[in-house]
Amino acid sequence: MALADAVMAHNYHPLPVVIAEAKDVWVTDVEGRRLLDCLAGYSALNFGHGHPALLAAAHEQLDRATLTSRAFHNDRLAPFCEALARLVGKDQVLPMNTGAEAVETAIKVARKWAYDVKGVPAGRAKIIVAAENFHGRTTTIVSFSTDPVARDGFGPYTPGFETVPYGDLAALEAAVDDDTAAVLIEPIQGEAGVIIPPEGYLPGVRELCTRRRVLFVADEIQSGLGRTGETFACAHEGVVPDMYILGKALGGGIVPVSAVVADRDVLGVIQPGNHGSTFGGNPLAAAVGHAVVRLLETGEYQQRATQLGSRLRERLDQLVGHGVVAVRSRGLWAGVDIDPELMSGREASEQLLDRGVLVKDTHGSTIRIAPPLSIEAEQVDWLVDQLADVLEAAGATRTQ
Ligand code: IF1
Repeated sequence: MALADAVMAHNYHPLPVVIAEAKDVWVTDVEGRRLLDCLAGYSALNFGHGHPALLAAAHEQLDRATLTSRAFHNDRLAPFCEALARLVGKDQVLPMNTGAEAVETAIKVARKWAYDVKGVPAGRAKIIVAAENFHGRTTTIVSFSTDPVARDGFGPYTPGFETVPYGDLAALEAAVDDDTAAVLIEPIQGEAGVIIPPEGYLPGVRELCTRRRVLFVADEIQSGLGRTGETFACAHEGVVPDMYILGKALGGGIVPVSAVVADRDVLGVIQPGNHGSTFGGNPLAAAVGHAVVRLLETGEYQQRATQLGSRLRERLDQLVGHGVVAVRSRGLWAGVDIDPELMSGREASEQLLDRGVLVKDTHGSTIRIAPPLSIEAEQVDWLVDQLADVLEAAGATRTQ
């Protein structure tokens, strides 16, 4: 490990575990230790490691054709886009690879829409974003990050963004002007600690965007595709944005697959040559993405996230006052604020690792729990038991 550390840029500070193999909710480290994966590749593994249907789709496609470029058609892309558009309830899909690329794509589409359709004067399009957002790591995206660690030292920054507090409709309303192209938000903020906006916020954003002719762009890269118990987190409040940005689980944890999904009156502003990617829409990605859409069409994973999510929540709530300060969750996605007097989120993650549970901290004393949606009830109970033991060992009073 020391050798590997010497040759790897130090852009991460991983927990001390070396994973060798993974199947469904379990990973096995190089020493043969089995650990319950409660990070699930930051929700890229919503269906678990090595889901048989996803692996089968990938294996089959590996033997057929993996990359064609978009200079030619391939026989996998259109069926995938058709299925994804149907799942989402929109007309068109623009396939990319990583989440950040899809966010960049949405920014370009929104700006072009503002100039071509809304009539914003050239060079003036504004996009409103939320404080504490996380949308990726490119130079433009970090330009509107409010996290100094992600942003500082990477300027000069891309102009054209205005930041408002998350969940504050009045502030958003005040920021919208005639040059505003879009509002770009996460329907639940992940990196910020699984922050769920106040009830009525998302419908309010929808109403404001419609009234002021502004695109509502929802980054559902982490919140989407079953995680919260609905296919999209926006659906919890019956909200349909103008553009969905998808990624992570769309690639089934096998290949990077992202997409922007919107109606023709929005995505139609993109013409040949305006945007693209060597890998976006490749047949391997399309085959895997299509298999992911098929899994989501059954509704099984959304249902599991709802049912097991309420069990997870019930069990976590019992720890409040016993080493846990607060719990926020939707579906199988929880942010747990550990009492900072007991330990940091990092220490909690390390001690959970020692007890066989993989989680990742965020912002000081918060840990997030987001297991594959294939997790079983007993495994949910077991993971919360491990957390209770960690907290008790650190001096928290025992529950019940
Ligand atoms: C890292 C967090 C998770 C995202 C949303 C776009 C992207 C992400 C809502 C970009 C990526 C990541 C990437 C990873 C850590 C991680 C993360 F803690 F930072 F917030 F998942 F919780 N929109 N999320 O969450 O997608 O380009 O990475 O495919 O270290 O950057 P990407």
